[in-house]
Amino acid sequence: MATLTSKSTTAAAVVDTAAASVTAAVSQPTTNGTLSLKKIPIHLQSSQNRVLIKNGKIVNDDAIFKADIYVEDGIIKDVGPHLIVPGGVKTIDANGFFVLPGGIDTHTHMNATFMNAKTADDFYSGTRAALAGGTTTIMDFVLTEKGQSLIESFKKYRSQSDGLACCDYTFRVVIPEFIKGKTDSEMDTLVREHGINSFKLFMAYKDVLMLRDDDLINVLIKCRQLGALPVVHAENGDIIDYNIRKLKNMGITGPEGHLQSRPEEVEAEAVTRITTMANQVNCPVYIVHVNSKSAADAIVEARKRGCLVYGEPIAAGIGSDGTHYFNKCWQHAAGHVMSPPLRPDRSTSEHLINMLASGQLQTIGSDHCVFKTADKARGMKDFSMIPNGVNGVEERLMILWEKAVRPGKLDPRQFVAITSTNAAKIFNLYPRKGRLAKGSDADLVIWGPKPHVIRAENHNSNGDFNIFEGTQVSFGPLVVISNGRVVFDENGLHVVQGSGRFLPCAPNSSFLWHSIRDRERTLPIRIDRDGKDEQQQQQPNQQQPTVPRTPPTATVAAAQNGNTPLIPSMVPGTPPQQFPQTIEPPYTKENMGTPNFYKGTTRSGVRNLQDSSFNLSGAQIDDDKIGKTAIRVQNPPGGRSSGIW
Ligand code: URQ
Ligand code: ZN
Ligand code: ZN
Repeated sequence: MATLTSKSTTAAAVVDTAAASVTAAVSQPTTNGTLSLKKIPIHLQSSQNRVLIKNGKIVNDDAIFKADIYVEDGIIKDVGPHLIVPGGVKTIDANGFFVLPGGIDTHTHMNATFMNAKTADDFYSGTRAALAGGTTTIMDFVLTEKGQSLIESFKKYRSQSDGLACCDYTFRVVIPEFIKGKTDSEMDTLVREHGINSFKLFMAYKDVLMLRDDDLINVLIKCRQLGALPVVHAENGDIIDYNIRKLKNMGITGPEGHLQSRPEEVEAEAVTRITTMANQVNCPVYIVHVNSKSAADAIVEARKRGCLVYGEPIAAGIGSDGTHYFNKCWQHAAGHVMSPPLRPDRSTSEHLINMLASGQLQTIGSDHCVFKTADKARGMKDFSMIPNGVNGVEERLMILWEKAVRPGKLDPRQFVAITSTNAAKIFNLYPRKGRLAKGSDADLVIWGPKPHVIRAENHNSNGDFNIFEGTQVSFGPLVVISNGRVVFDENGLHVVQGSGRFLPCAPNSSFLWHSIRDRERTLPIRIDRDGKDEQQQQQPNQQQPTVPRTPPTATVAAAQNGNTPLIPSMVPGTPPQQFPQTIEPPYTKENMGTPNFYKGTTRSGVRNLQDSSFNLSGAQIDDDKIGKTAIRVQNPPGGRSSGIW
């Protein structure tokens, strides 16, 4: 087996002298815009900042190829065979090993307070554990409480992460309530001024974080306007509340009650409901911690309906399961309590992996939300008081590799897509993150054989329990480079507190919003029955030659934004203001925006898939064009082809 060699200086030597070295500063923008100085050992600046990784098997989501990578000042300067680089560069020979883009964990909770307990990991220990597992970017949540300002909560979280995090990070802001004029304007400000491009919505945790359908719709509408992605905790909070009371009345107070209060269908129902609402509002939606086969199947059904929905299983659902809730040891069972619960159906992991392989699910997070056993014990007499959350930020890549790549269910390209690239694309950080290419941030993982057993006593999280305890894994990170600096190697972790940067994310990721904007141009049908449009006079039981598409008086977008003036037919006698009664030929897309001779779109503005692009009436949309050999069908039946693109 090839061994990892590093010529110019060994990482160990670098670090040992760290203690003795003078320091230098790294400037970093803080929430109030001032720069905070951070201490970086001087010698870590020179040789560390120029690294050559030779002979590695480079893996991107679309290719695997042998090449060298040259990194300087935190950026990948070049990728190619036999690179010639300046002298005095730290060289790592990765011959025989994979070189992957640093992992992006789409779901963590560092330094969070939840269910009256504080997470054991803050942004220092949590990001340190992430780096030890090959994750170089985390996407955390601002857990806003009712009555709090979204912006103030965001600033509070920034003040708890800036200066502590050891790897780069972004935030989604939780919306615990919708107050018209306040919530929507704060969302606006967060997107335009604070680099937030996604918001978290809860359908569970009744009376704490749960939003009702009308508020969910209001937030979805605002997200679509802003080009911000709603990420959703999908469980039916009302049913859970009922089940909790029912089970406790039956004397069930142990962690097994947690599982039984949140059955799979309670998760799947919420997935179907939110994907339907999002589709009706014409907004993409991202389902976090997809923890059951039923919820995953509900996502596939929604995609078949043409919904733009993305799904995120988590490491716990791939590497563990819900049989642990029945464990006689209370601590062991409570240690697995999270929501949605892990499922006792042991085929769930394989089901989720197959959905990742087929592209029906796109990312994997950890939902790392660790509580000390002592805090879990708050629910000793009442399972509904057990702080929900498990670990996974350090184990995420190793668990997916062990459960999916080793058995050949995923290949390394897919592994990279699921653990890094897709998240970068969805949250608009691509190709700065999620790709090994010239100009991308130098976040890399040299990945290879590293057989070991996961144990809480060896993990880097501050948690005292590990749900993957005793799991044998065969591969792992050998060297981790974050922003061009070796932060993990054979000598362990060499992180620098505060070297992680907040990553502002722009809205309207082109990977998500193109088709949404196209759909916004799809006009609903209004039948002009007050005879203004003679041309369209309908002969009784005559097969409709064409469907008159007299555009409504307001644009779809405006309509979807809820500020729709009433459609004239609803106000007898008022002539339509803006639009001509009928649209004169030629019926061009520009003129009509949509072809005018098919059965029209579904209520959510999606093309009626039964329609072919020609009909028996003889008139063809492109009659004015030269005859075409083939007809291109948009949105093929059963939704877009699998995989992210
Ligand atoms: O729901 C979440 O994502 C947070 C509150 C973490 N806890 C959990 O059980 N998933
Ligand atoms: Zn959640
Ligand atoms: Zn979470």
